[in-house]
Amino acid sequence: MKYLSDYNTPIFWAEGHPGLLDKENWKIEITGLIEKPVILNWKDLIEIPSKTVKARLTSVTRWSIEGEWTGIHISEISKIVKVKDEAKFLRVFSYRYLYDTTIDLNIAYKEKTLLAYKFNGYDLTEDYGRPIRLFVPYLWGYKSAKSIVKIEFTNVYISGYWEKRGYTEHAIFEQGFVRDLNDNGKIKPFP
Ligand SMILES: Nc1nc2c(c(=O)[nH]1)N[C@H]1C(S)=C(S)[C@@H](COP(=O)(O)O)O[C@H]1N2
Ligand SMILES: [Mo]
Repeated sequence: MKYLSDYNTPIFWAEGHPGLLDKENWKIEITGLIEKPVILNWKDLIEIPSKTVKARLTSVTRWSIEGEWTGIHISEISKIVKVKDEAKFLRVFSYRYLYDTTIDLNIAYKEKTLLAYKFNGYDLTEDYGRPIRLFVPYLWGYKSAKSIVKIEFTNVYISGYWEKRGYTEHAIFEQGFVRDLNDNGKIKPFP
């Protein structure tokens, strides 16, 4: 089983690379339209039941990588914080709060959307969102924000880092071609 780096997966940190990140002292604050706001530390996070899905991360810059992603389904988080009915969106913030993005809750609850911490059984490295990132295989990769420190359940859509800079708010795949990183970057039709 290979690492993301073995496939030469591009490393995107538009706000600047974060450097070393301390997994053991990691915390995610969960706020917004919920009954029980909490701060989950690393120990809390890894005790939450996890699942593994085979799915693709695909960038609007036209590359795609498939593998086994392991992490927490958003419904597990919802159970802990008791999400209110008014909540319609999930907003996430990366380490340093410079990068954020928002997705529809219906997509957040889809089978393969995860707060992912492993790829092909290996912990994510800093380059790829250590210790935990959003992974949304249904939308362009800019929705898969890395190194998550805050999750907010909201009823208003707020434009994120790349959306404010011109990428679509919905991030729905467009027909075209991508470089398949699992196949040496061979150019293939997508989706
Ligand atoms: N914090 C943060 N998360 C981010 C980005 C970023 O620049 N900063 N880039 C996004 C984009 S555009 C893509 S395609 C994927 C790429 O994931 P990778 O860097 O792990 O390959 O991360 C997304 N998450
Ligand atoms: Mo991207």
